[in-house]
Amino acid sequence: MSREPSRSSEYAVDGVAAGLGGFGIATFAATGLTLFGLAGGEPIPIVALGSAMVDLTPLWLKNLAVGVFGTNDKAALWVAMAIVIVALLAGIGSLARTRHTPALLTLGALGLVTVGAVLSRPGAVTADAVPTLIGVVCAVWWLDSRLRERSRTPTDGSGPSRRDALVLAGGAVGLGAISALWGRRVPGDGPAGIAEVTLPAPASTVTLAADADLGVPGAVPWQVSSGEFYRIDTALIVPRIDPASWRLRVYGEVEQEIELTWAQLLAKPMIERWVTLACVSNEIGGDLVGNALWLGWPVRELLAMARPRSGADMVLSRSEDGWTAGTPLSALTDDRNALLAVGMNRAPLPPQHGFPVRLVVPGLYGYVSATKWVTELKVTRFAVDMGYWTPRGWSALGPVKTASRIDVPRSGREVRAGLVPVAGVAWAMHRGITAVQVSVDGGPWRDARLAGQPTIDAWRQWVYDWDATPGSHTITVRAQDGAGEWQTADVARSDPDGATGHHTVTVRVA
Ligand SMILES: Nc1nc2c(c(=O)[nH]1)N[C@H]1C(S)=C(S)[C@@H](COP(=O)(O)O)O[C@H]1N2
Ligand SMILES: [Mo]
Repeated sequence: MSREPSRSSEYAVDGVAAGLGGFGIATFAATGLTLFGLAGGEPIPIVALGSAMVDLTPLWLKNLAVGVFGTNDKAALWVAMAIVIVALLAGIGSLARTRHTPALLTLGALGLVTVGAVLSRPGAVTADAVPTLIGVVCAVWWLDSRLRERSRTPTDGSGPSRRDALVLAGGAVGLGAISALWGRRVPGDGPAGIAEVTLPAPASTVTLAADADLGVPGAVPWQVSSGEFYRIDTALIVPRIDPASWRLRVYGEVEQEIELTWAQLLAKPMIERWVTLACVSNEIGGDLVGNALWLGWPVRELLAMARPRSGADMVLSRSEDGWTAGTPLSALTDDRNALLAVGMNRAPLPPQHGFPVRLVVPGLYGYVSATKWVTELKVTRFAVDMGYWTPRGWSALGPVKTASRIDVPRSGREVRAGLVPVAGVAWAMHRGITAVQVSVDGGPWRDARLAGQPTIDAWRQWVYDWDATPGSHTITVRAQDGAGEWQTADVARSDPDGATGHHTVTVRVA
């Protein structure tokens, strides 16, 4: 009995198997490269491709992705990439059925694009390209030999089996995945050294201000735990830095270049500060904002040692993975206590929040100040350098705009008639909040009651006791900052320098 002739799907599977197999082999080789200390940037091709995609994503697409997927935007990128890659490889395989050489050339070309992505990574060295090149050669060679085999055997189905292809590709991918995970393995599950870190006691501590939290059920707590804290960054793989090999280099327009080690940093007098971080991408009413207790050494003192030259007006901070932020030099040297932070909520920084060291600057959006995994401070000028997001459509300067948010009742919820606490937070970091007002159904603004404000660098809770009557109601909030400015009602999108407008919720009262 003759079996089915080779159908186009068999060719598509060959294409996918060749490509995925190539990725697997390259990943295995890349792990070797890293373990032997020969890698400079990111030699794992799939990670390099993803990171290159992140860097190339236009502003509108980034906003769309964050809008739709929120902080799951990274998972969404992985899934989208997997779909596109498999579809491309299947297409190449199908093409190979009739056009052998063009298919191989297309596969090779895709491989070269991947090599390009690897070489585009910050810190990349020529050696980083080698694993991917090996993967590309293997993929092209294997697809070519499959095609030859198929053309030698009659089309009665006795040709090479789909199973063999999948087993081979699966094996290569498994090898790559296991080696990559093993390559990142560390005892405990933080980066090397995180378990051994004991933070120094602060030279000055803050009180855990009890009156800052009104404790309204359902409202976001004044102090956000590190596990609940929003996470935003371009890193597809959280950088793992061994504090023993961490260095902070201060250079550029300075009289004295400095290289600071972890031990030297920990020996400095540390201070504790409440600081609320906010993301410029946060929409009105959004949750990309959080308040934590940070421990660190004022950057001001480090910069004083380096002695910036006159004319310098910006510090370009760079992270281990090449991301940069451009911060006004004045915000790092004035009395606001911008920190080189090592602790978050009385523990070492979690890996996702910048272990071992990050910047925390009160009053500025994260994208121009809060560099995680920081390794370099370049003293420079706005006329000369730009942070990561500036050429991508975001403003060079990012002072936080005054904002307020209603946490309870949530929009769309039903509540009982009677006294209903309407509560939330308001923030205008480093200016402070002096008043919050609530308007029901467009009526007059009424003062909300404010929680304590232990520092103007953190958000402030508020509550308004609303006498809710049956029906549908809209509730709007606005805040006034320490300079006496009321938050604007003008609606603006988050790019280029932060959203504005009042947060409104609609609730049904039964
Ligand atoms: N290395 C690095 N640091 C970074 C970023 C980044 O992409 N890479 N994103 C910044 C942005 S846009 C914000 S809002 C804050 C968020 O800090 P968090 O993730 O600890 O909340 O980190 C900042 N620091
Ligand atoms: Mo951000």
